[in-house]
Amino acid sequence: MKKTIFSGIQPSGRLNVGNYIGAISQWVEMQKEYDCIFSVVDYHAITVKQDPEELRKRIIEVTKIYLAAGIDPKKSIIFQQSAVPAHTELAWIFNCYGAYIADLNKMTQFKDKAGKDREAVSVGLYDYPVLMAADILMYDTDIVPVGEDQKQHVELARDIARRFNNEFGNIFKVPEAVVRQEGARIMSLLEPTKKMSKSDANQNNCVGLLDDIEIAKKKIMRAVTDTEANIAYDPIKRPGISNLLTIYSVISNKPISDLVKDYQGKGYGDFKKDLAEVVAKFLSDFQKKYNSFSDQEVMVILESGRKKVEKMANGKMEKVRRAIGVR
Ligand code: ATP
Ligand code: LTN
Repeated sequence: MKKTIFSGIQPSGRLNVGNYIGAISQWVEMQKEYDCIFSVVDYHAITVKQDPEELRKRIIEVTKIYLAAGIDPKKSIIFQQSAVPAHTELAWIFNCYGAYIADLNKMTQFKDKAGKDREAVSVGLYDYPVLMAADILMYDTDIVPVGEDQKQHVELARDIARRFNNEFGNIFKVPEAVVRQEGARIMSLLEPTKKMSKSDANQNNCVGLLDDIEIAKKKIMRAVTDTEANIAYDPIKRPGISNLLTIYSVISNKPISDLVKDYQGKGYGDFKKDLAEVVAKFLSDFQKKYNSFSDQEVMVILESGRKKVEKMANGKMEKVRRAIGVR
């Protein structure tokens, strides 16, 4: 039996190279070996305010990004989360069986996103990891490929699966998170001690996958490094240059140690100019593929994905409903 992979991205902003490197690039590799399901998790996106027109556009945009990155709808399932209501139903059941307030109070993403005024954010933002657990556990997922920041949420999904199984018998598979060794946490360009994030108010911190190529090059040239002169990898002491080395390495498929050797005796100027070119080439190829998909094609792919997962989700939900006694 092939292993099952599940992952998703929220259509909550413009996707950047952090999302590509941390998540999507892993998915593309995995679909060669595994049964993969990738979702556009729109009900996660609405945990913070979204403009309805924007959201509609972003759902299509994220799907095209999956396709442009190389997710093949003939091999893998791509679907929109809100099109399968079983996800929110299962999240509700986990709210009652499996997820505790004490778990959610520990979630660092919630603490970061809610900021100081925790009482004023939506209940949805707080409950977000429970919906994520429902996404993952619905399909007997073995592996969840994500960036570093999502590991804690996958841990919670594991706990929920174990607790539910203890109470009701063996209904859910206990999944595992997989993060890349390098690139699990791409950092912001101007503040390399924080994560590159698509909802960052300052988009100069991110290289967007759909950025204008010249603008993307400028962002790389302006990225913060440090006052040392040489090119070296040390994420703790030298986060700026180390982050750029990671981006360079993943996009060009060259080990960091080779890059460091290549740039012996050269300075940041040369390094950044070359990286800007590597990024420009990557983006221009990527965007060419992105633009080759029509909205119509995307709708057909999402609908075909919905049909495939709906069957699986309905089967799982019947077991769950019986187990808890509502059927
Ligand atoms: P937001 O800021 O809106 O929360 P985000 O950029 O953090 O968005 P998500 O939709 O939360 O993006 O994440 C999508 C996937 O990309 C997840 O697997 C996440 O771990 C990964 N990811 C996000 N940012 C990075 C990053 N800087 N480095 C590596 N992986 C990342
Ligand atoms: N919370 C995730 C997105 C997400 C997800 C999932 C990832 C929602 N459901 C299931 C993996 C598996 C994030 O990246 N912000």
